[in-house]
Amino acid sequence: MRGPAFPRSGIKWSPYQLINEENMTNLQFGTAQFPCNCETFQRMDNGYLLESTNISVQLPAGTKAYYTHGWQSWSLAGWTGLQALPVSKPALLHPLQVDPVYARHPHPNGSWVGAVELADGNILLLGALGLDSHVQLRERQLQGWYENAASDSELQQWFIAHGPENEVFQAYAHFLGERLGKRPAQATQQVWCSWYSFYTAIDEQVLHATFAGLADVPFDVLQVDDGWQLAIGDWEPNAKFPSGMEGLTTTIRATGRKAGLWLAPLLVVPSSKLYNSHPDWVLQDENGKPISAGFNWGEPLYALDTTHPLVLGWLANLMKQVRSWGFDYVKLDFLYAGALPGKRYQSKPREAAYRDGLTAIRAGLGADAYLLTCGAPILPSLGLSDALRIGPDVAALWESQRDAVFLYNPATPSAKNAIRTSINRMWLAPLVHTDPDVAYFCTRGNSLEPGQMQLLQDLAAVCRFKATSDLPQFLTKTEREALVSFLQHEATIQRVGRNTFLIDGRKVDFSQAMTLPSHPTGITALLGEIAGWLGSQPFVLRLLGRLDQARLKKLVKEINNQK
Ligand code: 9PG
Repeated sequence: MRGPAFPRSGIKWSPYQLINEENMTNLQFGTAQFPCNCETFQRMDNGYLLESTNISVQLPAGTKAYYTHGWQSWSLAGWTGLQALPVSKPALLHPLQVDPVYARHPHPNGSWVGAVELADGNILLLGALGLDSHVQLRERQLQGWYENAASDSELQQWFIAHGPENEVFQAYAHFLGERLGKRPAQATQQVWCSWYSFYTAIDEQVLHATFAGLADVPFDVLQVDDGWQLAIGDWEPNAKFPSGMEGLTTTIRATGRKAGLWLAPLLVVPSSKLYNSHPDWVLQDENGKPISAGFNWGEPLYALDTTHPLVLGWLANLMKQVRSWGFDYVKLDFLYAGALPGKRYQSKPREAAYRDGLTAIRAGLGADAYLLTCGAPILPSLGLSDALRIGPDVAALWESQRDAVFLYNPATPSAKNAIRTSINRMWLAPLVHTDPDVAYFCTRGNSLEPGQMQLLQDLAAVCRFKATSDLPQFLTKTEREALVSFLQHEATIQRVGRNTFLIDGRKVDFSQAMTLPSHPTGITALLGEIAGWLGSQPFVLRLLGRLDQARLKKLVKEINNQK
């Protein structure tokens, strides 16, 4: 088999060019003026709508900070300095943690939207209303471009606004809702999810024991995460589920809750039956090499080509199958795979191709299923998802020194990473339910301090999306009561600053999660290179995975032996 190709794309407009200020027109916001290279624009109440494949706005002196918006759920969103961040490591994981096209981009940049904080505390936001667009800060210009020239039917629009941060982001969200739609009306769900306790070590017995222990805890959904399937691509129950998926859904539904299931439907691994029976369904580069979607589960990851009609049919049928097993809540993960650059069966911008895939998925599921998208490119998921994971995974630790300092990787699992990016994506709340990942109540095996656990619970409250993976077997009486009252209580939330909220009148400040480590130099940089190299070696990732598996198997055995 040929090795995977790293995803790249030829971007038409050079994102590096500066525009001569003399050729610009002024955009006026009160007394503030911003020269812009764009000619067709429309003044709205709260900003300008502009139409252009690329755009440059000249900034005044004294710009203080840049807002970067990561491509998919796990990619960093946050306020940074005016220098590009170090390239995160390991590179093998770029396709699954950032937009790989821009992993080494030399300027501060982000997907669809960027903003700067000006000397007076107001912000200037440049946000695309269409897909396949990117923003950067290049010297004193905020610039944006669409990766593809406009098709006849398409408007390549931008929104520019100036003013207080909250108002400006809300105005942008309003236009996104008009263009891409909002998924509405269903109430947000309170979810127990198997991942953050068992990881892939789940089996039927341990799940039944856990569901029984959760009988009196007011969850709406009991969700089975990764570990039930034969392989990534082969979405049938494996030998650990001898009663099949109905065995689980029957038990869950008998208690009046919804059954939830995790899948990664746009991914495929080389060991799967799917990959071997349909190699032509896999996203490839110009030379016919499969495009790398990263590495996980001890194997390279590939993506399905969602412009292939047979793939679209297969996706819709898979979703129907999941519904017929009795699942009404689905967590679809690693969805970025559908939007990686590559040569598609039908030539189409990569994010439009992804959105077609998600549309087929939604059609297969039906409008009444609750769809949580995860590892998902943000804008192309709007209007089709009920809920969207808005940050990287949590973990029962605040921050990993290795990942944060040496690898400079804010997309790896940790409480701090999850809080940072989720808070900086709260502006999406009018468009989709915002899932910040689970909170913890159980202290067993948890290295978070009480204040840090509280901060994750507060994050869930402000996102209005409450989930946990805590095991009823290990919750103390007090912890269990705290979980139940957290689920029963609907807090009043008021945002009073970028990182501060009033929760039932109590001031909560998330600022401690916002800092980023200093850029690695000297010995830190050297150790980072070594750690980054090791982290890109499949044998190292396989070894780390095996150590985790051994610990988890012990845990599951312990519970299964309890009577
Ligand atoms: C199941 C999990 C859980 C979790 C998801 C997702 O290698 N990685 O960078 C990486 C990132 C996230 C991740 C797994 C691997 O987690 O967010 O809730 O469902 O998949 O495998």
